[in-house]
Amino acid sequence: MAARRGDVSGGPGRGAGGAAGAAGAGGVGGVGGVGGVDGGASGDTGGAPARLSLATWPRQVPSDIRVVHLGIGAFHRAHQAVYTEDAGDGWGVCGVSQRSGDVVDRLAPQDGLYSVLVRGPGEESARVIGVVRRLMFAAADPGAVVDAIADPAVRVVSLTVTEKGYRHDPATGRLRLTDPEIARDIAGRPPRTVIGQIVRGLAARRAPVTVLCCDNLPANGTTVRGLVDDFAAAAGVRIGCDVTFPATMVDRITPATTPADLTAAERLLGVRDLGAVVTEPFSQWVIEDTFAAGRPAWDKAGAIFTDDVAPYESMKLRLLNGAHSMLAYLGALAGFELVADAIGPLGGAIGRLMDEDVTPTLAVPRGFDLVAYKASLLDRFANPALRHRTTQIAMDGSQKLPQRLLGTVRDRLAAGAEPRWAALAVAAWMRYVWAGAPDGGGAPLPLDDPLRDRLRASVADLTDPGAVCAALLAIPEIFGPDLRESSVFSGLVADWLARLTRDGSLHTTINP
Ligand code: CS2
Repeated sequence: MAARRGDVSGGPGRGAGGAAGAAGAGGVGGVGGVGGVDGGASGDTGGAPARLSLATWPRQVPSDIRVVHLGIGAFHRAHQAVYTEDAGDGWGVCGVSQRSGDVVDRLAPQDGLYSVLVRGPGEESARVIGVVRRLMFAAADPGAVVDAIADPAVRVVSLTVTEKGYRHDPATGRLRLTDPEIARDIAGRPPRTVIGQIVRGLAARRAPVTVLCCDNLPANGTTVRGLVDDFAAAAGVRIGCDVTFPATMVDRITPATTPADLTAAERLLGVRDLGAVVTEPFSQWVIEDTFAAGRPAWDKAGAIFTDDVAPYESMKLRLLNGAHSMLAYLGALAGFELVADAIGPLGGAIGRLMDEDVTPTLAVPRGFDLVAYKASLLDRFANPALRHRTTQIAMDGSQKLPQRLLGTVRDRLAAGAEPRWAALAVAAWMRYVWAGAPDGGGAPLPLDDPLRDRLRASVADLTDPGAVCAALLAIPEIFGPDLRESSVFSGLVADWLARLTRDGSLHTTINP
């Protein structure tokens, strides 16, 4: 893999992005107790490289905060923040971390700067992104998040909080009013849930604003609007400002950053960057152009604006994410740590999921080359330079299955067809939940899921695949009554689960 130092953009002394004004370090830090991770950046580092910051990497940065982004994790930093940087029209971002102060601790001492490492087969490059101008840890000061959303200078409130961050019921798309955190936020404490923060912030503002969901939810704009309405109705809150909820389709594979990635960033940059993210060359963003109060020139940065995001969204959720989840469960069971290693032996079944089950359900945008798109997905999964762990994608299956696989299942059943490959993917998820370890033994497979305790309890004493299938299909938040009662679907899943149990994932998938 050739590291190309020349690809590093905006090196010390060079401006990047053409944004307005230079913010001092005081612009970043915000609320929430910011502390250095490794004792700070430049200055006396005892021989270690200095830390990335505006002092070590002088560059132009936006002076105004016009975006509040909830969920400043790796995906936002590798995707929307890069588009905002490339738009180059001075929109600064206040990044809010919901679940942990770690990202704030990493970015604040760096004046919000971090690098994006792009890895493709045989290529690696890094660039520094500077649009994040303020950082907050929501749990440390929930009131400050509400104030930031209410700030009239803010025009867009965007979100990447993962599926489970919405605390909704994935089968119905409605807010879980019985969720204890939601219930406490409705009762009026300073809000700790994302939907609570948005509703309280919107209720406190008059100026128009756009709420932009950038998570892999079906009809994500409409879904989040519904959750906001559910919360506001239950809390008796009136929202008086104009607010729009455009739909989006977001796509860029961004595995969790590892210590080795931080070392690679340091090698490429010449300074230490504890906020680096690693991603692939491909990036796509399709957005419904219904903004209430303007937006960055994301179109200049390559985003596609359209009246109808739905066809793009279904293609992406059902083809990319559906295949990803299938690869994650089958691959982890077969003992593959990485997606790039699993795709070789399991790629045949993935291709059949795409071609036989998903493709007939899609309404393809005019002029779109679906064959090339599917081939490109297989290439992206095979990217040997991205170390994307199967168990990372396997997380939160209860929140992901409905939009990734069960929509395909429903559409095929309605057409009188048998969704064989989608059923294999669902059976692989069941086997993953039930077995808890790869075929033939080995280190336990992590079951990281908001419904973990219920999932575990429902299969704990079962020894028969048919009983496991029935027990898991009975979880209404995931499957709904229609799928539980479909003898075609339950028969397919039970059959696959019996074979996965008897023959293992690799043998079953290769000899379907
Ligand atoms: C993945 C996604 O972790 C997962 O569940 O399927 O994060 C996927 O990498 C992105 O949606 C790609 O755009």
